Amino acid sequence: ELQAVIFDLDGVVTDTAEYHYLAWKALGESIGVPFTREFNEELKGVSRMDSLNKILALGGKENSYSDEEKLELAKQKNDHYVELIKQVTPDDVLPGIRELIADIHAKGLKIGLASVSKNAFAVMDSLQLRDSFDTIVDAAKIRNSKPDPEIFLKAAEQLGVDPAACLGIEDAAAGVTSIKGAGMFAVGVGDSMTLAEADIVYASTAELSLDQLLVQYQG
Ligand code: B16
Ligand code: MG
Repeated sequence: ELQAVIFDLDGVVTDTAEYHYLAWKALGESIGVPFTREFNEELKGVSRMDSLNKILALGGKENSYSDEEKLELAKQKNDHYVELIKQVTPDDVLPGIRELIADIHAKGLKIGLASVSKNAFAVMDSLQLRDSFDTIVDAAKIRNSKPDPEIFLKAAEQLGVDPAACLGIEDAAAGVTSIKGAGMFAVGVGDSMTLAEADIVYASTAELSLDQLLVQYQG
């Protein structure tokens, strides 16, 4: 029986995935690495430093910067991202998500957040959603970012629930891999080819309904 639903943040609860994209694109272009939306898919759910390393590898620049310079580049991206998320308000919760959260509470299920973003608490505050979640994993305490299952396992542990009794919702391929690795039921939001590993994929958050998810989970 399903006991908990664990959400990804960027791209599921709100569209900050777009702000990550804009900030990485600007950084990539400032160091001469052409940046596409297609490549950006590979960064979703991936930690800040791992993302930077992927961008440097894309441009054949993995040996062009010292560790100190890399930290500075990552800081530049984050400063830009932090500037962009100042615009986030409670109106920016994606369609269907508030209703889904309310239905999860009404059914007496637990609700968690598994975001590898170190800005997750700030974004949740801006959305005024922090109190709606039973637990939020602190990304600073996670050793391995998605696709590693660590963050979803941590969320289940903090909720005191067996991972097999959890359903995870993700917009990123790395995130779906993380959910499946944790032994949970995976719901993808986005492109069904990109998220092929998920147990079920919906095109948008507006299509998510707890009743349907329960039917799928019980399969
Ligand atoms: P930060 P999620 C992830 O959040 C984003 O998808 C990814 O694009 C970002 O690089 C990562 O957080 C780290 O974010 O730089 O703010 O610590 O999808 O796990 O909610
Ligand atoms: Mg995401």
